[in-house]
Amino acid sequence: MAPVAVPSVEELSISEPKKEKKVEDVEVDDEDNDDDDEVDGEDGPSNGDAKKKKKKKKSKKKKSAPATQSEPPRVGLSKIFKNGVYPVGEEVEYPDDNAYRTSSAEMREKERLAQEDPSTMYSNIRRAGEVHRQVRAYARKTIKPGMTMTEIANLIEDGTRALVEENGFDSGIGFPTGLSVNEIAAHYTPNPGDKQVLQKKDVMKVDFGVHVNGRIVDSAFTMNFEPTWDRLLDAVKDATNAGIREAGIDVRLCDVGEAVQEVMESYEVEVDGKTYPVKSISNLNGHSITPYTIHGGIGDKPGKSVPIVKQHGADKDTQRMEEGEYFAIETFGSTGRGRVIEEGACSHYALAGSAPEKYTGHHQSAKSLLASVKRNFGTLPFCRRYLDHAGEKNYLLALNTLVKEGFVMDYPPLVDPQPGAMTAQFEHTILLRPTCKEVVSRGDDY
Ligand code: HZT
Ligand code: MN
Ligand code: MN
Repeated sequence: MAPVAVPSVEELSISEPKKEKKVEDVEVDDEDNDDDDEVDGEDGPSNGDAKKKKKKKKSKKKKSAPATQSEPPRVGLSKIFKNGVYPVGEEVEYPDDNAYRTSSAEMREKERLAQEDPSTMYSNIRRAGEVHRQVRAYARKTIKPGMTMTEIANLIEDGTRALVEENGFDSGIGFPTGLSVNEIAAHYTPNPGDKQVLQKKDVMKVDFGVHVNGRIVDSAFTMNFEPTWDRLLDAVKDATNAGIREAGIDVRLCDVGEAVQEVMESYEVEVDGKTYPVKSISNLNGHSITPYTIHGGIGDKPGKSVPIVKQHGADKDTQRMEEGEYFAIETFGSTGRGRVIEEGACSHYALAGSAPEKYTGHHQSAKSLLASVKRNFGTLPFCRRYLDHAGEKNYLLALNTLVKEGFVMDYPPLVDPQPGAMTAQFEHTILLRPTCKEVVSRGDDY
């Protein structure tokens, strides 16, 4: 297969980036540059002899860095963005920008600046965002009914590991690859030995995460292979974009929920002559994200939830988005009940934020598994396949013990229990910069 062109910054950034340096040319015309010129990764398909000669000749002449991604994607982004500048996401102006962007906001930003240089933070999250776009571009054109869920998960995870140049806690997978189908809205990934095959009639939520120095990009899309559910996907994509539009500094979280629901529930889906209203799944929501923490909590302090239905009472009325925070804006639509329950075999887990520092239980196998979880994943969510990948064996009893004892949280599949219910999801990660909101995971696909 031929290498594909990497989308230009212009293509990826909907609004023209103003202050940020742009990637004008990733080619390095340096005769002394002896870097590996191979575009195809180790696992990539081998080229014919003629093709190889042609490429060799070309690279000898130019001695340029690879500017293109391979298929399957295996070229680490540092080989493509040689100067370390990654594409800026979609930059969206705040609605009433100058009205309440006060000097005190600048002070808060200065304060935050002392903790982490924003340019470093933006660079990390943009690199993760670019990995997400490139991996999903390959996923979207390659995933087909007939593939096993395990093959699909490996396709996405192998691509992510290569492009993000996985390296301990510095960069890697952000959380298990969600591949939930049909009535399952979220948190299904195949467990080891899973033989499930993707069907043509399936509606699959592909939800994966990439992190660079703990900055997680959390983004998801839905795939269908028959036109039946096109309108459901339209509804949810439109609703997610409404949530992104509504989001901003000092915006009440409840107002985001209301905006999402209004758009979501303006849609209907007709299936076999029967009309179904699309409902926002009322007990699912978006969330803040903090370093290495997908749900935005710090210690026992919970993160912020971004509702997708109108909320009344509680603190949803008073809680607001704040400058410098970043959020996963995700919405879920359903043709069923519009609420999910936890059901089915669990695949997703994470170290409990509230767990005591030291293992206080009485099971030796649980104690050693907990040490492995901390060493391999820290606070990042993991799945059983990742425990296998880390070399763990026969861990199931110990894992269940850690869940029972409260050291590890389980995140079972989330299912709309109404018979025949169909669900869809779209999700983006947004950054509330002082001057604009940046949709770091935006691409030309969604
Ligand atoms: C939990 C476990 C994981 C966070 C949302 C989500 C996938 O539903 C506060 C609000 C991965 C992610 C999460 F393994 N969840 N986004 N993408 N799942 S959540 C949540 O548990 S916590 C929503
Ligand atoms: Mn997600
Ligand atoms: Mn999320």
